Amino acid sequence: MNVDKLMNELEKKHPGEKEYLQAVREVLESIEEVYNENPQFESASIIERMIEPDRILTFKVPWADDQGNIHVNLGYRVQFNNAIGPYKGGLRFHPSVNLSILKFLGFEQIFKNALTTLPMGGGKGGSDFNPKGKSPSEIMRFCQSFMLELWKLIGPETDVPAGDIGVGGREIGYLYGMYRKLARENTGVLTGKGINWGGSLIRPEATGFGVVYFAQEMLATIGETLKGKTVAVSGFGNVAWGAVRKVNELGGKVVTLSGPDGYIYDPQGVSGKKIDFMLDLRASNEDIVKPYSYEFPEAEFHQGKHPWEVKCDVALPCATENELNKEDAENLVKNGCLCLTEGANMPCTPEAIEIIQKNKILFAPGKAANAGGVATSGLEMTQNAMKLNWTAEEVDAKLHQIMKKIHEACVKYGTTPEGYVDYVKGANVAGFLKVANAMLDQGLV
Ligand code: NDP
Ligand code: 2IT
Repeated sequence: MNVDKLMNELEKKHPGEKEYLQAVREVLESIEEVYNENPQFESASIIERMIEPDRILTFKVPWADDQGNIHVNLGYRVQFNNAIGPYKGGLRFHPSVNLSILKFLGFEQIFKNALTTLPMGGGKGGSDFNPKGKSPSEIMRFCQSFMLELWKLIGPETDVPAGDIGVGGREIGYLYGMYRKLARENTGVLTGKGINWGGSLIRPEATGFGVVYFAQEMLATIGETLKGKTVAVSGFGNVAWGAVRKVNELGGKVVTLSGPDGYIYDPQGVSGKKIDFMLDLRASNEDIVKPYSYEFPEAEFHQGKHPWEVKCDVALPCATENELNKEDAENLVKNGCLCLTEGANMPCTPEAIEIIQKNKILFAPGKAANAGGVATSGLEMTQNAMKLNWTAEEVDAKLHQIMKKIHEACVKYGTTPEGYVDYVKGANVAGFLKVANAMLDQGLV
């Protein structure tokens, strides 16, 4: 494999798709060695087949606002790879959504889903619709119009969407309602469903819980635990909320949260009712974190800044892609951070990762560390297929076990001769081998 040549060809076909090209390059660089040691991959052009999505579907989403004005958004579903199971991955509603972002997310999802040990392929979808400031009935009408097209493309054994940024339990409800009406069936076609209509306990908190279970395993490799550690978290959405809860449970102290407006620093720790307050902030539909500092005056708000300038032992970026840059990484190194575990998808820039790894700080990529969300989606699919519900304890125990297995896979494939665990390499190689071998077994399709 020649990484530069492959990347040049890919860039010619998909000019300017920077997030997608960034995600592919990272994977190619870390699997190059194992790929070249196994000539059967090259003979079957596995990588050329893996880096292009199976198909991309785009559709128009017309909807009317509360005043009767008509709007038209774009809807997408990227079905990337289904060699090991039905396409599986979230839907993102955010004005920044474009094909580059959905292709990067769908591509990462292939490896993430392979790591979960469950049979799920990779996909992603969404819309450039901005839920911010919309009324509940506008959100409902948008979701219904979106599903009017999407339902033709998905199914419980074909493609199973879920939530992501801007798509939580409420949106999954509206989407599911329209799907079951059109398809005339009640199935596990979406995950993240409400608990009374096919959902799984623990799914809302699963991504954040999984991130913290993974950080726990990472810290254990250097004889450390989360007890008494200072933790910086970014974002204040679904993933951040679960992570903050679990850090508290394990005796750590979360001192930051962030939004697109800046970050809050709470030296007393985000705990108890402050965690619930995060949910109120999200529900306000304004998507700013500043009001936390009005409600809890001990917290300071830092306009337009990233939380990574705060001294912390553990950093958990849980907001969005490329939110932690070179300067942020330098701050973390300077302040003695021990462990950086990605909760969001690709929140660290390549330059930031280089600095973190060069300084031998523990670093885990989102595709390993945040896989608990989709893993619990997989557990929801299993419960739907069996038509029964597991208890919260059962789901949590399975989630915990899966995160430990993913950690083991990263250590197995990522440990360097000096004994440092390169989790990026470990996750990419483990995920790649599973999917590549499945593709070899199944011939050229
Ligand atoms: P949410 O919509 O619940 O929360 C995302 C939060 O991050 C929002 O508050 C958003 O605000 C904020 N945000 C966006 N950009 C920035 C920024 N530049 N700085 C600070 N905050 C920002 O989404 P999730 O919690 O579900 O997703 C967060 C990340 O985790 C994403 O990368 C997602 O792909 C990933 N993920 C999600 C999983 C899930 O199960 N939901 C599973 C695995 C990964 P705003 O909307 O105003 O931009
Ligand atoms: O990025 C992700 O893994 C998700 N948004 C969750 C996907 C899922 O199908 O649960």
